[in-house]
Amino acid sequence: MQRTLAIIKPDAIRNNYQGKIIDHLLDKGLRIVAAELTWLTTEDAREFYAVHKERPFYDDLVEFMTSGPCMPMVLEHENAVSYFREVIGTTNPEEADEGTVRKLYAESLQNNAIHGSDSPENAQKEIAFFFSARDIIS
Ligand code: IDP
Ligand code: MG
Repeated sequence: MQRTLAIIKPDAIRNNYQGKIIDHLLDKGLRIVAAELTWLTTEDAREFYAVHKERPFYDDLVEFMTSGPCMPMVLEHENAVSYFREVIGTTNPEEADEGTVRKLYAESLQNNAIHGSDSPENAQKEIAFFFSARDIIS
């Protein structure tokens, strides 16, 4: 079993989609092994998305991610990282497959409802960003 980091983003919380999204993830067979409700500081958001700091959308992304509460979660599944990326759909919800989380619940390219780690290495780093070993059930 592999683990990946998900974040239900502030747009989805504002739209009260968190319950529907969690249901969707459980229906897809993902196991939630850690979860929290938090409100990122600017410093946190800048660090979490540091890989994008040279991109033109970085400042807006940080502002969006700090615009309200979000829900980081650790999800477990076979090949969780790539499987979860399939479940959430492409970054741009307009291009996402029918039935994916972003197709169903995203507002826009930026406000795209959910985050998913893009590699097993980044999943480990991102999980450690939010959770310690004692927060994650076995
Ligand atoms: P991902 O979330 O699908 O892995 P990334 O390229 O890692 O996509 O981008 C991180 C986040 O930055 C996206 O989920 C989205 O919220 C935002 N983003 C990505 N590209 C753009 C863009 O071109 N304009 C505005 N926001 C963007
Ligand atoms: Mg990414």
